[in-house]
Amino acid sequence: MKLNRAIVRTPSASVVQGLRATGGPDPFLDGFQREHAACLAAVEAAGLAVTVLPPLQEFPDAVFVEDPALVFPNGAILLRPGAPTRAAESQALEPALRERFDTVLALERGHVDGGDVLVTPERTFIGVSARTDPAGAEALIDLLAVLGHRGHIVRTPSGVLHLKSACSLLDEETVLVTASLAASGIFDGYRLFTVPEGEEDAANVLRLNHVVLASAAGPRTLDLLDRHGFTTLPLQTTELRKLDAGLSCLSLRWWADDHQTATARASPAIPGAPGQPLRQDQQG
Ligand code: CIR
Repeated sequence: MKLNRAIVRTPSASVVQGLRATGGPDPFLDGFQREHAACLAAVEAAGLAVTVLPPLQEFPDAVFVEDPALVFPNGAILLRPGAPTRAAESQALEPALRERFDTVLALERGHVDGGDVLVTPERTFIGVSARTDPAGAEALIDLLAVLGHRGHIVRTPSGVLHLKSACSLLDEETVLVTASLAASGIFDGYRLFTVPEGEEDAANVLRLNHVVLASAAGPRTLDLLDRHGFTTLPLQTTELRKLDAGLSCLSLRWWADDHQTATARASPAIPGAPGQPLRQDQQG
């Protein structure tokens, strides 16, 4: 993916009270902060100029900025996150998006979490889940069409929070998937790499320009990616996982044509990437 901009949000101390589907212990704040900082450093090292938004104590999950919005080179879409405690996160993000995008559309009905949306060149998959409902998915299809994308509704597999908990786009035609998602047939026509059994959590990776950020907890998945020629960067995800989160959740990424910063001038031009590099309007 050719990307040069990102937005992240500093975790607030309240992140330890973040949502989790099946109970489990609170994450350690210092460990969470370290994992977040390492992810931010990796996004910057991949050549993206990163805006870091301030922490929001009143919204424990606001650090997961992927969920309240979608961003494209030609516009942003404010979503309606499905968890009541996260509903107002899109309003909190809106000013930052309006500063950066001429076109900011807003979902008017239903609910969609950005984690349920996988953008590929051919179509944008919207997973109906515990957070994303059919009404929201239908409404999102109309907004995506305004920005030139074709939405396609699928079902997020049971047992995972979001569609992208179980899959990630690696290049224009390749998706990293769990075995159950591969078997569902929704990605027929794509080249699929299936994560090894027992490493389902490692299916959430983040392709940024020449590098793929991937969980250090998935050594066989890292091997698989290495064998296929991807340059991987393993990152700790122990505390993130306690809140059902992965590496994609912590940022919004896009390509901005007017990017002028030294960071972008110094960024590598997708060298040695397997498959075809994605066009600049396409991202996972
Ligand atoms: C939540 O349950 O909403 C957060 N604790 C985790 C959100 C992870 N986001 C993502 O997968 N896109």
